Amino acid sequence: MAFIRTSRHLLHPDSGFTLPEHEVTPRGVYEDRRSLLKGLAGAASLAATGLLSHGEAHAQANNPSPSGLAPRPGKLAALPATRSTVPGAQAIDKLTPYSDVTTYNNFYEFGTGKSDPAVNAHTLKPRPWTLVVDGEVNKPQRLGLDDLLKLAPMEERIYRLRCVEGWSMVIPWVGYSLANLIKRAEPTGNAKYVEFVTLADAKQMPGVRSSVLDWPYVEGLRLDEAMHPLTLMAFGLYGEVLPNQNGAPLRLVVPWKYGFKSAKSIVRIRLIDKPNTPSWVKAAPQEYGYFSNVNPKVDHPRWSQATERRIGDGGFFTPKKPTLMFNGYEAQVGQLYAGMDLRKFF
Ligand SMILES: Nc1nc2c(c(=O)[nH]1)N[C@H]1C(S)=C(S)[C@@H](COP(=O)(O)O)O[C@H]1N2
Ligand SMILES: [Mo]
Repeated sequence: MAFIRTSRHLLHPDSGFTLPEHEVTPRGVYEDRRSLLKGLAGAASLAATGLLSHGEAHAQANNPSPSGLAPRPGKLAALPATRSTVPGAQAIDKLTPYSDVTTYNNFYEFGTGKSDPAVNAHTLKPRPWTLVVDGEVNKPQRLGLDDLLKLAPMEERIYRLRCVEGWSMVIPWVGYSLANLIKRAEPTGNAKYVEFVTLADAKQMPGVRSSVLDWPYVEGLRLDEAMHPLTLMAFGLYGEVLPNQNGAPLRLVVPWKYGFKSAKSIVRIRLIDKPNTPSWVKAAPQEYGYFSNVNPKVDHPRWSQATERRIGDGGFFTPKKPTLMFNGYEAQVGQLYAGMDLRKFF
């Protein structure tokens, strides 16, 4: 089947010219697996049915996810965590199956098709990895992955992820608040914003040779947004280290903002005095704003943001869900924007 690969500033993904996700996502057996995956009993029954190897079932039984809702797939190294107590980090929605979370992705460094990252990201080398935290700080940091993994206790947090394209997922992430990392660098009085710079290495990332975006992919937050306890530095999902296609070895997750704010495979965090220009704002300033808080009342210039399609929830013909203000995190983050015209600050 012909698959027209294009960027979303040229074509809306629901326009019919791109493949709807139910056609690119392998389902069937995974859906059956998912329905059986109900904690430890699920792991045992999957082993009994032969859908999980004995080793996989064993891995799950030894490393159950803290929530008990997210049994380990047993594909990658375990990343033990405790259940987060941060308010808002325990979304009650049904989890999106691991198979969807890891095969329906946006990661343009590996191509613009939803299944491209899962197919291509095996060339990404998440180790060795160095993260630099610099700019307006008293103590610039240069940290290897092992130091980063030990920097604060790992928590499991269940967040909704709402892409600006009109689809959403519910993902059990593993990581800790970004604030831990920023505090270590001791921001100066001039630090007002934070820039996130991601890897752009054509040797590892074939999509970087295309001019669909201006590389590296960069994002930005106001310092108080970056310091909010919900803003997560994620190192894993479903109780394991991040699959490459989800932004290994570390990525940002800002659950009340559209998904593109959650930059993957970060190499540098720079504290700055003025806002930077994030990649999507640079690519299409008439369509994407700096804040990009999820807001069902402010439509994208080319489509409504009032509703969303929950991936893994029956596919293309299932009725859409209403999109929630700040993606459902208004109680936690609404006060960050007190007095701001939320239309103007899209
Ligand atoms: N470096 C980088 N980060 C990125 C992107 C990207 O193309 N490159 N896509 C963003 C978009 S649009 C979304 S919706 C989320 C998707 O994250 P997921 O594939 O883990 O669900 O990653 C965001 N982070
Ligand atoms: Mo997105």
